[in-house]
Amino acid sequence: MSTTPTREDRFSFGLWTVGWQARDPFGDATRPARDPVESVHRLAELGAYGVSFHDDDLIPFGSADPVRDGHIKRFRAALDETGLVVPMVTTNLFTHPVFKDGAFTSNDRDIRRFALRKTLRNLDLAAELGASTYVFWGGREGSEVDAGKDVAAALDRYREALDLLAQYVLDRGLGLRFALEPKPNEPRGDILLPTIGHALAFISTLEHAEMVGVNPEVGHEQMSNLNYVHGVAQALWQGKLFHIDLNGQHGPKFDQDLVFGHGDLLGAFFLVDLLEHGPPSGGPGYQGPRHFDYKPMRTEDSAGVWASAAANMRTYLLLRQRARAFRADPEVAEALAASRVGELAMPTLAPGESHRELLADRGAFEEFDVEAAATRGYGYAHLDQLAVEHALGAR
Ligand code: GLT
Ligand code: MN
Ligand code: MN
Repeated sequence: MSTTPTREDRFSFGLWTVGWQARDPFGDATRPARDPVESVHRLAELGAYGVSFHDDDLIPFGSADPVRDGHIKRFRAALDETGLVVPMVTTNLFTHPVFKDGAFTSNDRDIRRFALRKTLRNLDLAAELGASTYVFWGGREGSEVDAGKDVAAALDRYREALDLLAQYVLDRGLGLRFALEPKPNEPRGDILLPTIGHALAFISTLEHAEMVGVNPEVGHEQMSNLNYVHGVAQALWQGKLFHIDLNGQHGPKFDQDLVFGHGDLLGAFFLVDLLEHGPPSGGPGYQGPRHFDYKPMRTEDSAGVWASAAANMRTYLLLRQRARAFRADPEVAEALAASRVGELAMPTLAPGESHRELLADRGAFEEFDVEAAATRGYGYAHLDQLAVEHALGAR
């Protein structure tokens, strides 16, 4: 099994990742601006198959139409030369000061209308470039001050925006699906739709809920101290894992955007296992692009940028190898059986059984040996050790 990335592995990167100049709240850029055309060529050489972007990553904010067309033309030519595809596109609704109080949920109605227009224009471009997913990361949709934001009204406006944009996609036949990306905080003190769970609940209220899913990012859930693998498993279970942002994070602190696996490594192992193989009880894994949303560290020069891009893909492939070995190991199969992991896939009720039959079943209650059941161990420590040993390559 190769650890050299190929197009079939479907690795993609945001232009804003390798293009990040490493400006942070405390310091200036440590790297020069990078031409998107160069990024396309380098990513293709490294074995990626796709590239994603915000409108402003490709076309500087406020460019006149002929300038805009020129940027798109150069980018298209680079795609044609390299064979790289554009699986996902998104809108920058957070950098320009006009969005300082949000875009779709800014208190200022004119800004909300401007945000809609900016997005509509970019939806057309996404479709022209063949994208199938459009991501919404509402980094500025939120507040620092509870008195300043009517959350119920903000959610009404968020829904209004997504309903309108979905209708546009349908009316124009653009063939895009939407993926909402949760994040708990940063840049806002508190961001709306902070976790996968909040996003899934919100999506169920949308007019075209069937065309909206999630784009969960590893580090964003971990910033909230949540189990990312569980969140992704639920998104898959609900048929809502439309896209994914892979990266690394060391627990609850600022958004680190490290290389994939360079944080919670065991979590990354179980994540790759889930994406590649689906849940142990069956059901599909994840079929979409393996998209890296990381930031090459501020300490890195240009060579370090490309080394870190390659590291994302190699780490994923190594974990894929390890996850396959874990699944194929007969000792793991035995341990899973001993832990009765498979038994959870068996419905609790017999076919056709209702509360009447359950109440009549004395073995389920009156004659149930509670003490014996309470005493039995589940053998999880052994099972987890097998996973650790596979992750370490010791088996
Ligand atoms: C921004 C953010 C990411 C989002 C991107 C999409 S932009 O860098 O930190 O998590 O995925 O808007
Ligand atoms: Mn992030
Ligand atoms: Mn992201």
